[in-house]
Amino acid sequence: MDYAPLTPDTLAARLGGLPALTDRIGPSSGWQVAEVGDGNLNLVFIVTGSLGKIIVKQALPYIRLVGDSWPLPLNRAFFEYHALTRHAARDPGRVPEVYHFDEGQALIVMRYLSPHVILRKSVVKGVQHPNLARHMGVFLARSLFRGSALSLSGRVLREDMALFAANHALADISENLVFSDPYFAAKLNRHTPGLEPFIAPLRADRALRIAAQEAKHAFVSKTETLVHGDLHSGSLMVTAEDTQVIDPEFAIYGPFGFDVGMFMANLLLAFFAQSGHEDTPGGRDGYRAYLLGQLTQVWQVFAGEIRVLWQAERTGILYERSLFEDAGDKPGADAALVGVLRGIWVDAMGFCGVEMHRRILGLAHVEDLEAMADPARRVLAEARALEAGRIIATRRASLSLADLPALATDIDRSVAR
Ligand code: ADP
Ligand code: SR1
Ligand code: MG
Repeated sequence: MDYAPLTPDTLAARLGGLPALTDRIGPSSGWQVAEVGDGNLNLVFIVTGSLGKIIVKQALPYIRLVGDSWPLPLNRAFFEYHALTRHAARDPGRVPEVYHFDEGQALIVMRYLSPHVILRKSVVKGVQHPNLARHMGVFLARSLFRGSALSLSGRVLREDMALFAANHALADISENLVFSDPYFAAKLNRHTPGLEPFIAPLRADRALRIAAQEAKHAFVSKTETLVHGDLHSGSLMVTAEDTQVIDPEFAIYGPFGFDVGMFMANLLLAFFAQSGHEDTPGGRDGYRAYLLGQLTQVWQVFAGEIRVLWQAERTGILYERSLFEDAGDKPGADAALVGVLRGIWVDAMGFCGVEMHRRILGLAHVEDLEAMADPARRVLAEARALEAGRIIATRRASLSLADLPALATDIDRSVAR
C-alpha cells in the first residue's frame, strides 16, 4: 500500500495484523486508539489493547506545526528509527524500545512510556527529578563518544555519516531556525508583544551575529558524531526515577557540543521562566537552585563519563593509544583529553546561547515561557534569557562551568528591574 497517514479510525484495520502489536497488546478487535501528538512534526497514537498500550508514531509529509505549506520528507522516520537503535546500543535502557519499523508508511511502533511525563511539563510544575542530570550526562557521553571517531573505525564511521547525511531536510530546519532566523525579521518568527525594546539591540549586536554564525559553522562542518539533534525538554520523558530520551528524528553527524548545549539551554530557559510559575516572589527559589544544580551536574557527569570512555574505549581512529599510553605517555593522553573537552565546552556554550534565543524569537517556542500568564512578567523573563544567551554565546571562550549559575542568578535579579 502507498503511504497514507493513519487515523484513530483506520489504525486497527491497517496494523491489526502485525504480531509486533498483537503479541504485546492483544487482538485488534479490542483496540482503542487516541492521537496524542503534541510535538511540532508528527502523528503519535496511543493504542490500548486488552494486554497493554503501545505507541505508533508516523511522519506526515509536512510539518504539523505549520501545515502542508511546508512539506517535509517522510524519511525522517527512517533516521529516527536508526538513531533510536544506535542510542539503545550505546546507552542501553535510556530510549524506548522499538518493536516495529515500516519505512514505506514512515511509522515506528515503540514502547509506551508510563507513568513518564514530558520533562517540560514537569519543569513548569516545579517537580524535581534528582537523577536527570546524572542520566543525561551519561547518555550524552555514551551516545556521543560511541558514535564518534574516538570509538569507531573509519569505515563504520564514514558509512554511518553517509547514511545520516541524507537527513539534510531536518538539518536545514535547524540551520535556519536555530542559527539565523532569530537574528533578523524572518517570516515565521514571532515574539511576545512588548519584547521589541530588547530585540533591536540584540540583533544590532555584531559580535552576537558572528558568534551565532560561528556556532552554525561548527554545526555544519564538525561532523564529529551522531547527535540526537533536538535534545530539548520536550524530547525527554521522566518519572521520579527514570529518564527516557525520545524523538531523535533530527539525528545527523554534528559537533559533540550540540546536544550538550541544547539540553543546558533548556534548563536555563526553565530557570528564567520560574517567575511565571511561583505564587509569591521567590516561591520557586528552591526549584531555581535545583535547575542550576542540574545544569552544573550534567556537564560534570558528562565530562567524567567521557574520561572513563577515553581510558576504556578509545578504539577509534583518533588519539590512538599507540601514540600515547602504549608509548609510555599516559600524561599525553590526559592532556589531549583536556583539549577535547575544552573544545566541546566552547561549542556547547555557543549552541546553548543560540538555542535560548531561538525559543524566544523564532518559530518554535517553549511552554516554560509561553505558559506564563502575566505578559509583563513574561517579557521580563524573556529579556533576561535573551541577555543570558547573548553573554553565553559571545563569551563562550572565556566562560567556565562555575560562572554559569552566578551569571544566570545575577541576570535574573538585575535585568530591567
Ligand atoms: P514530534 O516528533 O512531533 O515532536 P514526539 O516524538 O515529541 O513528536 O512525540 C509527541 C508526544 O507524544 C510527546 O510529547 C509525548 O507526549 C508522546 N510520546 C511520544 N513518544 C512516546 C512514548 N514512547 N511513550 C509515551 N508517550 C510518547
Ligand atoms: C518547524 S519544526 C520546529 C522545531 O520543532 C522541532 O522539535 C525542532 O526543535 C524544530 O526546530
Ligand atoms: Mg518532539
